[in-house]
Amino acid sequence: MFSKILIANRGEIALRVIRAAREMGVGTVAVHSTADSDAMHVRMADEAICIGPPPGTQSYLSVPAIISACEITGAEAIHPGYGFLSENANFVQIVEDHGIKFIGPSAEHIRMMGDKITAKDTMKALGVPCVPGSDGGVPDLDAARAVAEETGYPLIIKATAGGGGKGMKLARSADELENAFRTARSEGKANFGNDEVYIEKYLGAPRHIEVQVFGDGRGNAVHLGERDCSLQRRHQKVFEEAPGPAITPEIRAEIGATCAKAVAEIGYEGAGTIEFLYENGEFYFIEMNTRLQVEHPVTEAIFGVDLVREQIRVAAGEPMSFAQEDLTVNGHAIEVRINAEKLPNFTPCPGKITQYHAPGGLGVRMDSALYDGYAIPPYYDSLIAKLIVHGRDRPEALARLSRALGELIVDGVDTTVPLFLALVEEGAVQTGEYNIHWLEKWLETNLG
Ligand code: MV4
Repeated sequence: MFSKILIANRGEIALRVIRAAREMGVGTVAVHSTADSDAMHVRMADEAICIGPPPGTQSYLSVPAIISACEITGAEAIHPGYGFLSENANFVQIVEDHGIKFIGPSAEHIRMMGDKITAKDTMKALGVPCVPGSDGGVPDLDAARAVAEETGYPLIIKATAGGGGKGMKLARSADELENAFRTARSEGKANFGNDEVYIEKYLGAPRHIEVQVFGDGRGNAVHLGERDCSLQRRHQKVFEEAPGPAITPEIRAEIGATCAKAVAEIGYEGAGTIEFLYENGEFYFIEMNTRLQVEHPVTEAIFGVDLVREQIRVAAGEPMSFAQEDLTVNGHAIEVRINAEKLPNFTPCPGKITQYHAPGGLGVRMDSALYDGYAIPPYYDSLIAKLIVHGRDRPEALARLSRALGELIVDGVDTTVPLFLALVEEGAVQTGEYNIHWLEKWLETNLG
């Protein structure tokens, strides 16, 4: 096992990693920008080192600064958290070239999944069900027309380097194809320096279902069921749950086995998430994320495992501490993302926290780097806390969510808490009958 690891991140996820490392007897190094000198992750780590000025590009995204921090402190491995450098294959290559272990998948696997066409080709070849559409990239408008003829409308044109909604264009009929094709291409070029695009049948009202997988890098892999993350606003998740309300144990076992087999076959290491659209009882692969995700705690709750501990174990060459047959679903968990944002427009709202009180009690987990008097800096994303509740079943989890939100106090800044207080009262949230468009429509009606 490592004696010391560096956490190349900030906020709640840095604390999350420090906590797992400490329970394993592994030392921790925090890195921070000058804006984060008073941040909780700096206080909680064994050591802390300043890596640059406030903007992320000059600190948490500065590869030389992070490598130097490793060399100076003697950290043997880097945990990237999520965001920042977590899915940067070039960074992983540089880390490994310096003899430092990256806690996560290989540069090759990150690169493979970062290119959405390669990801889809790979998954298709491994027997994972994909959205019908083009076979790989579509080089020109004539080729796009041929795919459209075959697939039918509506279609969606996606940039291969995109993801999270950027460089994605809908074509409802043949007269929209040319414009959608050109726009997707130019957005791909402008945002990612890559104008390659592919085409898929557009699914009208699916759920976003993602399967958690975990591999040891030596050909063994398991799945830890699914999360339903359909409640999103502008491609930002706000409410996530596990298990998915629409997924039965039989469906879970089948798609889970397919996903676990696929990642085992490629020798994948660490935590990964295979994203699907789910409509009329069918799964359609869209993307794979090669990092620990924000919403991983709902999976931890229902399976009773520590995913960060497992990440550190396999990175150190140890086996996973569970096999597939040890993994059974226990109850239901829900996470809400509490952002420092002002409704109705979700305007970022940094500032000083004048009073903070975290909820507690049975089945309540609050992952947050907040404390009384903390000043939320304006430079980073607005997530300030994740409230995760766990109950024996979905109604109990919802009641617990309502109860815990009532106990929570965050004063001094606006937050998304009022949104969640309203959402838990909604019929569609209570029955679980929602899809990827439900929240945007609800917001228009209720906050618009
Ligand atoms: C789609 C789709 C419908 N059909 N692909 C949006 C982000 C990116 N990860 C994939 N996305 C979508 N891809 C096909 N073939 C609809 C979306 C989509 C979406 C997906 C998941 C969660 C929320 C969404 C909101 C709008 C559109």
